Amino acid sequence: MFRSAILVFVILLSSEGFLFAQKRTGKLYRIDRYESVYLPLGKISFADKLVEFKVGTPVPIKKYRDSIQCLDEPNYKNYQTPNFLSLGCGGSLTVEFTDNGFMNLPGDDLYLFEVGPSQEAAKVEISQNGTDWVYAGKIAGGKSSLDLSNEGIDPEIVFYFLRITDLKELCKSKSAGADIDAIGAINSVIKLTINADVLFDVAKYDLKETARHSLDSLAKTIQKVDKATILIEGHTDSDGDEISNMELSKNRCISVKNRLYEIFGKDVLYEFEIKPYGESKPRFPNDSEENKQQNRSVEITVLPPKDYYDSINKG
Ligand SMILES: [Ca+2]
Ligand SMILES: [Ca+2]
Repeated sequence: MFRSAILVFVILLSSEGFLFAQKRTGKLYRIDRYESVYLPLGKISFADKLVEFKVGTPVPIKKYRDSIQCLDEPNYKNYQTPNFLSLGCGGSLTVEFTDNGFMNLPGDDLYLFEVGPSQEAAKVEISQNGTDWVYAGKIAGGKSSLDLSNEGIDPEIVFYFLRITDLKELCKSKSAGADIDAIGAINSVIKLTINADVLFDVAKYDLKETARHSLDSLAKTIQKVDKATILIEGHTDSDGDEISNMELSKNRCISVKNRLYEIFGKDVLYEFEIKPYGESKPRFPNDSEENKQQNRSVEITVLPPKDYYDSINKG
């Protein structure tokens, strides 16, 4: 009797631990027997969509050429089970991130889950739009993470595309070319831009009645992640004077923050940060009504939480 009571207690404790872990989005992914990599925004951080796969020559055997195996969370078991994609010698792979983007923020930014007996060198490029590409680094010899700072990548840009090209170092094995199980963004973000006209009347900062609806649906997207820093940035056009535009964008940021607080409730694990820019950072020149409208915006960026960055600073 006594013994079974203890057993029940232990089960309760561990299931509670499980639930607790479920409440945090951040997740550790195993790399090999000894190492893991932590992705602070968890499951959403992986490449979602295949854009193009150009198999290299010699081609890998058929079972290693199922191109969608490089998407979503890593699931490598062993080399016999083909849940990864072999690029083939010189092959290349382009993927898109659809429910997240990635940025050059502190620490490593990307992690390529390359598997199999030999680690083959590959070149990585990134893009905002899938058309214009910049070099982002190389994975080789057991190094699978990339810090975009090493290539001087602008820390304000959100990227959505990644291309990986095998560098033809090892072309003889059955799975010639780099073997990719998953492509993860360590510095994963969700960026949402709303036209300020949807939320506010001209020169006002209290939310329009219809704005609530738009913010409700944005909130649902944010809630895919349950622990994060939520950065709210406000921009105006250049009509009116600079000081009042700054004041306006600050008050608008606060209105958005307050509304999100209201939707989420007090117990959430989000930390809010506000950055009003007024007219100081226009996306387009303020020379037409259309451009001005585009410049009036509120940007919400869901970022990895501060304690993640504290932990990497401590090393
Ligand atoms: Ca994703
Ligand atoms: Ca970085």
